[in-house]
Amino acid sequence: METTFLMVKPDGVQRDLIGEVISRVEERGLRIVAMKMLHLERNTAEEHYAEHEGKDFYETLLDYITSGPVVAMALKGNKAISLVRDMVGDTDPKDASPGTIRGDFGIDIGRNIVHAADSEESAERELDIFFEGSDFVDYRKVEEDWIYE
Ligand code: IDP
Ligand code: MG
Repeated sequence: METTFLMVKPDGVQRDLIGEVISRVEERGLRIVAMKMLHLERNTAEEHYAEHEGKDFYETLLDYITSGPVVAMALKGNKAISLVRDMVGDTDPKDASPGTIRGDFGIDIGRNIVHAADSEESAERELDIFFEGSDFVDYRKVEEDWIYE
């Protein structure tokens, strides 16, 4: 079992895709264990995207991610980190496969609807930026009983 971090970015919220993203997460069988809407402060955005500091798109990326509310989620499930990355699709929506969130709803790399953690390390780091311990709700869904002991 892994816990990963998924976020509907400002363009996803503006385009009314919060429900679509949540539906896909639920339909895939992932368990939402924490969720919140927030408007990112500049310093939180810098921390979240620290690995991109110095790149030519960094400032544009910070402007974009702080331009409006986002919806952050912690998702639990079997191999959740790579599974959610696969559901999200390639970074540039024009290259993302149909059936992925970016491949179904996007066309511009600067407006690619969602963010997902790309490794165990980044999942842990990103969850820590967005959530505290008391934000997590521990429960099980009925169908999980036969998947997870
Ligand atoms: P990821 O979101 O698929 O993990 P990263 O390479 O980590 O992709 O980049 C973070 C975000 O920065 C992307 O989702 C995208 O919004 C933006 N980004 C990445 N590369 C470019 C670029 O070349 N131009 C504009 N924006 C970019
Ligand atoms: Mg990334």
